[in-house]
Amino acid sequence: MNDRDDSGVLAVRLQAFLRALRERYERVQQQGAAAGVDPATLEGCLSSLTLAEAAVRYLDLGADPAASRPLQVAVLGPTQTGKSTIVNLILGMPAAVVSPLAGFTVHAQGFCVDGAASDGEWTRQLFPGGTRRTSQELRRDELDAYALSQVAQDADAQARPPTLPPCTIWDTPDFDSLAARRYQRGVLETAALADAHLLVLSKEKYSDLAAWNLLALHEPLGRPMLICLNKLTPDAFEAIPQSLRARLAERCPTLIDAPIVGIPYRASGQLAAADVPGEVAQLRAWVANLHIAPRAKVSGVQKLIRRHWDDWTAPLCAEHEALQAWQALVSAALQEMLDAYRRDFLDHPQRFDSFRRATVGLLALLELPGAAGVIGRVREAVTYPVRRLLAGGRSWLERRRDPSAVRRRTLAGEERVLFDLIDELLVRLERDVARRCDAQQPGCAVWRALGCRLEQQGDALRERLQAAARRHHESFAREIQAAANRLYEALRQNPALLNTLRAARATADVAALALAIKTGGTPIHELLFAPAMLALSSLLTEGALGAYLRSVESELKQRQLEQARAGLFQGEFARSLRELVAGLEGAGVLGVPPEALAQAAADLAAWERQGSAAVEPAA
Ligand SMILES: Nc1nc2c(ncn2[C@@H]2O[C@H](COP(=O)(O)OP(=O)(O)OP(=O)(O)O)[C@@H](O)[C@H]2O)c(=O)[nH]1
Ligand SMILES: [Mg+2]
Repeated sequence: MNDRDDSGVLAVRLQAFLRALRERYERVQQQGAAAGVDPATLEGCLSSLTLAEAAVRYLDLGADPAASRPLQVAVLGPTQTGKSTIVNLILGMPAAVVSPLAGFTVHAQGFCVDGAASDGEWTRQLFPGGTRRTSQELRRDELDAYALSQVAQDADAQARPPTLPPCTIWDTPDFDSLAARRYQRGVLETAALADAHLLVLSKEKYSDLAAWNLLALHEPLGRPMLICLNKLTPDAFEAIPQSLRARLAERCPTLIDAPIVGIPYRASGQLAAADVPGEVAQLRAWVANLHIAPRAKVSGVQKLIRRHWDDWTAPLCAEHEALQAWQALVSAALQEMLDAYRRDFLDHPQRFDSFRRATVGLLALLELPGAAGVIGRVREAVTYPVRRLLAGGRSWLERRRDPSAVRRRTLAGEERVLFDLIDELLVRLERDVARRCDAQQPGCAVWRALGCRLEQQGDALRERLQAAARRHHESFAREIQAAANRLYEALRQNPALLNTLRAARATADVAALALAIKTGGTPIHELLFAPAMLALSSLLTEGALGAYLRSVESELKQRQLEQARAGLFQGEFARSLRELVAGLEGAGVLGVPPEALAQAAADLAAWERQGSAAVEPAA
């Protein structure tokens, strides 16, 4: 790939980025939810983005030079300054409709002069999404239409040099009247397409802010510019051009040498070429002598992009920072939650039940002799019916008040702790997000969208986290069973202790418990604190195998911590919370991924480094 192709690839990629960014800004504007970007800034970003995107597109870097378009001149200016009038003066015929109504011209209309084909290859890529019409077909309710027509220089114009070269003169809509925003795109597209700009100002409009904003917007492009000062009364003929020049020096220094053509006001009727032959000749001569340097054109587009880059991308960076802050918030909250899980469950002497659950598993393995004989005493051993009855009465009362509290009461220790921690986590995140929703803060759109999500999807999120907690709890049962197996193996190595267990008075109760578990009659966590269980646990830990058993217990605890950390906290919990920010674009967020921004910034830098050297041979 040579430099020219390279440059084309970079420009095409950059153009795609600018288009995507413009579309996102437009969507945010339509949603009226431009949080973090004030409306005026948003409006400015949209104008400069539209201009820059079109300017890159119209560079035609990959196009065949033989098929390049003829000279294009855009006549721009505020409403009623006389743009359409000036177009007609240059063409030497009433091609554009002139009207005293403000905002009269609403479509871009190109007039192709002699030999500047209006049906060439280059016309195909004009105004994407816009419909081409003839001048007569243009309707005010179809604002994305444009017209391109062929005109012949009249005999009079040909007789009076300078004649125009093959070129297209574009009459454009205004950018400052009430409805201008609706057809602004046509103005910017034409300005980007044009090789040279003819700015029409008038005595009344030469110092309007809108006119100077337009000048400032187009200045970096560096296109040759002529300023036509129309409707100058005799008293203003000297003073206004001077004042204009002084302002140019102050506000747009690169335009200080732009030619200024003053056109006298004719009190009676419309202005005709015959009224101002000298001025018309100046305008034509300017068009005829235009020399367009492709190299300067490319560097102008690069300057335009560079001038606005930070303004365009600052809201994106603020969003990325907000998203990073959210990830940091999630990480910190989950770390605290994990600490609380250790404190409230793993290191909690009453609540940590995994080892006791392992010993229950052990009982099932032991299948102590004589167990069958004591099945009948199971219920007394654990006083099960009485407690069940009491619990039943209590839960009936509670169910009427808070069903979730009842559900929670039936949870095992670990689940109960996790469920409480999930509630605390969600409350904390909601509070932290709400604190950052301040409309003045950059990136607040992200926080607002997140706040809405947490509010709308809070219940579903809670259920998802609870389901994950439950899965973790259930999957750890396998580890508990493995620990039971290890305990059993250890006991088999120690027949004396096994006999002690069998001889103990607790044995009958324990065996009954084991059977109760095996037959599924009693929830396991109800048994863990039964006196028989405690007796068994203490027998085991006091015996000769005490040290070994304690090591099994601490290993079990360590495994449970690791599984919770990796599978639950850093796994499913983190994933669910991070997914919460996916697809936020629909809620006032621009949503350009950081990688796309980094790629575009790199493309711009590479394109600038390459400069426009590769364009020169094709000129
Ligand atoms: N009397 C007089 N009228 C002028 C002169 N120049 C322009 N006009 C009038 O000013 C009005 C506006 O002229 P246009 O050429 O339509 O102005 P425009 O800038 O195209 O206006 P929009 O299309 O609305 O943006 C028309 O009524 C013209 O006849 C002049 O020198 N003398
Ligand atoms: Mg007009």
